[in-house]
Amino acid sequence: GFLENVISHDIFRKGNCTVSFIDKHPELFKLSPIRDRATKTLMYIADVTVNGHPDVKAKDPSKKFRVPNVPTFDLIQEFPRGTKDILNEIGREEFSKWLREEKPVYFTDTTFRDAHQSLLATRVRTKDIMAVAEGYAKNNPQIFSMEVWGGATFDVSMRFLHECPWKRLQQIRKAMPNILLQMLFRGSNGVGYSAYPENLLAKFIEKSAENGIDIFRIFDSLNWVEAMTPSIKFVRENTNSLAQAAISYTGDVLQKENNKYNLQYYTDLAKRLEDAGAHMLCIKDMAGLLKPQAATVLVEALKDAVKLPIVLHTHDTASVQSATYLKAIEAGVNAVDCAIASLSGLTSQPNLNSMAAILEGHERNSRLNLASLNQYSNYWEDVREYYYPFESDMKSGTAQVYENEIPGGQYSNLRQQAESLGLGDKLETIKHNYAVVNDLFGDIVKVTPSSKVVGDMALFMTANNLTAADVLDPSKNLSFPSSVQGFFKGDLGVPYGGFPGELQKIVLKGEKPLEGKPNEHLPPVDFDSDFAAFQGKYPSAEFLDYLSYHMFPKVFDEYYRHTQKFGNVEAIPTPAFFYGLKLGEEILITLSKGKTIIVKLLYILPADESGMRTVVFELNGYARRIQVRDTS
Ligand code: 3PY
Ligand code: ZN
Repeated sequence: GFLENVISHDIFRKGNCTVSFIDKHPELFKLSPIRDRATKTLMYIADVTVNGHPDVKAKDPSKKFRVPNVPTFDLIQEFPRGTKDILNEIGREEFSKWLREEKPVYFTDTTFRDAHQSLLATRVRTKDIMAVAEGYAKNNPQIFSMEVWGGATFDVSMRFLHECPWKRLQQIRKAMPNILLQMLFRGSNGVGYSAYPENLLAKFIEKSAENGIDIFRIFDSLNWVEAMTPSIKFVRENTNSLAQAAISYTGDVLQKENNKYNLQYYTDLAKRLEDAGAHMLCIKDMAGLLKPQAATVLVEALKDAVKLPIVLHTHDTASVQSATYLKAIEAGVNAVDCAIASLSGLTSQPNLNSMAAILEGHERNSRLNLASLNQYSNYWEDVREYYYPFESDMKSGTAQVYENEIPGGQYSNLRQQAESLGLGDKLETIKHNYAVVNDLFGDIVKVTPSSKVVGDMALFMTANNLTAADVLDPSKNLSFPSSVQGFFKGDLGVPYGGFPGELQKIVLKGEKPLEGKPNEHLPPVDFDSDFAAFQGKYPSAEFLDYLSYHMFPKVFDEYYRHTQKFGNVEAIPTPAFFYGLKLGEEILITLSKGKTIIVKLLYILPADESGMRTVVFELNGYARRIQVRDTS
C-alpha cells in the first residue's frame, strides 16, 4: 500500500525526494478502493486461518468439500411468468380471491429461510443462496413464494455472518423478479425478540416492501390479535404487498376435554384476523403438532369461517407431517410450506421434492418441475456440508414433540444452549421441564419469543434441580431469569386466558405488571434527529442500516466495526469464510462486478516476540504479507 505508493510516485522516482515529500503529498496515503478491499479480505482470511472462526467450535481438519453443482439455466432467457407477475397484474385483493379459488395446491419454498434456520442455526450465507437464486426462479416458476427473509435471518446475518440483511434481500429480489418473496414478521417484535415502537415497525415494513417483500407473514408469540393488527394495517397502508396473518397452532385441536385451544379458539382468531384486514391466513404449526386428522378438521373449519386463502406451515420434527399436508390438501388448503429435499425433514419443513412426486396424478397436483428440484437438492446437499459445525445431532423424527411442544427452530438450539450451560447430559430433563413450564405458565402458545421464555425457564429449573412445587413456593425466593420476569410483567403481551396469578405474584415480587400493548409505553422514534445522530456515529451507514441498528443496536455496532476492519466479507467462499485456507490452497473472490482476485496461501511464519504472525499470500500472482495477532 503506502510503500508502493511512495516508490511509484513521480517525484520519488526522479530522485527529487526531500524530507517533507511525504508531508506534502497526502495522496500517498490513499489506497485504491479495490486494493483496499483486497487487503481487508486478506486480513480476514489470514485471521480465520491463524485463529480459527469464533463461531466454529469444532473444526474437522480432515473435512473435504465437494464442489457444488449449480444447475444450468439460460442467462439471457426472460424470466417465465410467475406469481409475482400475477400479483402485479391483478392487485392484492383480486390475488387473494384468485388463490382461494385455484384448484392446484401451491408451494412456498422455505429453503432460504426457515429450513436452514431450523437445521443449520440460520447460518446459510448470501453467496450460497445467490449462486442458485436466478436459475431457480427460471427453472421453477411454478413455486408460489420463496420465504427468504425475517425470522432469525436478520439477526444472524449481521451477528454471525457479518452481512447486511438488506443487501441480501435486494440481491434475491433482483435474481427472482417473477416469484413472490416472503418474510416472517414477529408482529410487535418485528424481527427481534421484544417489542418495538409502532412507528419503527411501520417504517420497517414500508422499507421491507420497497426492497422486495411481497408477503408479510405476521404472527404474535401469544396469538394476541391486538399485537398483530398494527402490522397488518401497516402492510395495507404503506405497501402494495400481502398481509398474511398467521395463527400459531398449539396443543391438539382434536383433544376432547379441557381443550384451551379448541376449534372455536382457532375460528374466532381467524375471523378477527380477517376483520383486521389480512389478505391471507396461515396456520403456523411451528412445532409440528398438527396431526393429519386434525388438519382435515381445522382446514375445513377455517375455510368455512373466513373467505381468505389458507396456507399451512409445519415442521417435520415427528417425521409424519407430509401425511398432514396430504390431508390438508384434500381439505382444501391453498398452499403448504416445504423445503428442498436436502434441507428438509426433521426440525425443518417437509420435503418439497417428495411432495411433488406423491402429488403426481392427484387432482390438485400443481406440476412442479421435479427433475429440476432434484438438481437443486443435489446442490444444497453439497453446500450443506460447508455448515457441518452447525448441524444438530438429531438423527430421526421424534414423537416426544407432542408432549414437549418445542418449536422446530428451538429444538436444535436447545442442545447447544444446554451444552454451553454445562447441562449437555440433561437434555431429557430439559425437554421434560419444557412441558412442566408450559403447564406452570397456564399452557401458552410457544413460538419466538415466548418459546425462548419457556426454554430459559426449563434450563433454569434443570440447572437448579427445581420441581414445579419448588417454583410455586414463595419462601424459596428464586431469582428467575430476566426473560421470565419480563414475560410476567407483560413484555410480550398477555397470554390467552391471562397469566396464572399465583406464579405471576411470585415472579414479580410485588412489582406491577404492564397494562395494554407491550409497545404502548415505548416512545416513538424521532427519525429526523435520531438518524442524523446515527450517521454521526456511523458515517458510512445508510437509512436501512439505521433500521438494522434500531432492531439490534449492539449487533449492528459490532457488524459495522467488522465491516470497517475486514470490508464486505460476503464475497469470500463459504469454506474459506469459516475455515480459512490450507497451505497452497487457491481461491477466486469476486469483490465486485468484473473485479476478481486470485488468492493463494503460501506460508505462515511463526509468531514473533509480540505475538504477531506474518501470513504470506499470493494475490493475483504477487506476494502479499499480512500481519495478524495470534490469539489461538
Ligand atoms: C421465528 O420467529 O424465527 C420463527 O421461525 C418462529 O417459528
Ligand atoms: Zn417455522
